[in-house]
Amino acid sequence: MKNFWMLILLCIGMAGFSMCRADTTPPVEVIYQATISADGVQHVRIEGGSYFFKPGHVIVKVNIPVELAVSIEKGWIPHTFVIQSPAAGISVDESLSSDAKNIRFTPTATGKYPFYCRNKLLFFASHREKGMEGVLEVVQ
Ligand SMILES: [Cu+2]
Repeated sequence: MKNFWMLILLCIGMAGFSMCRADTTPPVEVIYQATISADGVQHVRIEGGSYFFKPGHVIVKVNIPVELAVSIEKGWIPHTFVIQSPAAGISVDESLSSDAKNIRFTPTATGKYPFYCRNKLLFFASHREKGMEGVLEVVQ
């Protein structure tokens, strides 16, 4: 009987431990609402890293040019920036570095389009699965 309770306590302890380890609070979603600059372009800065894009939710207006300046924090892990939403006139697939890369397009349809890093190392989870994804929301 004593062993039984020891086992219960051990299980509770282990469950608590593993729950603590999994309990990394999800990052607060950063939303960026683009504005139209004097040059008529919606300029948006996006920074990425292992494994995030910030802001993770970008809102732009339809039929107005967008210029994303996308960079990643310095490090050894290569990252990319991908949006494949041809229905909205957006097709982007760029390798990133710590120097911002300017990506221009004009969204032609409203909706929510995912952006992400397509990199993946061997059998590990893809960078997208690890959190390198966000949403480009195109509004009227
Ligand atoms: Cu990546």
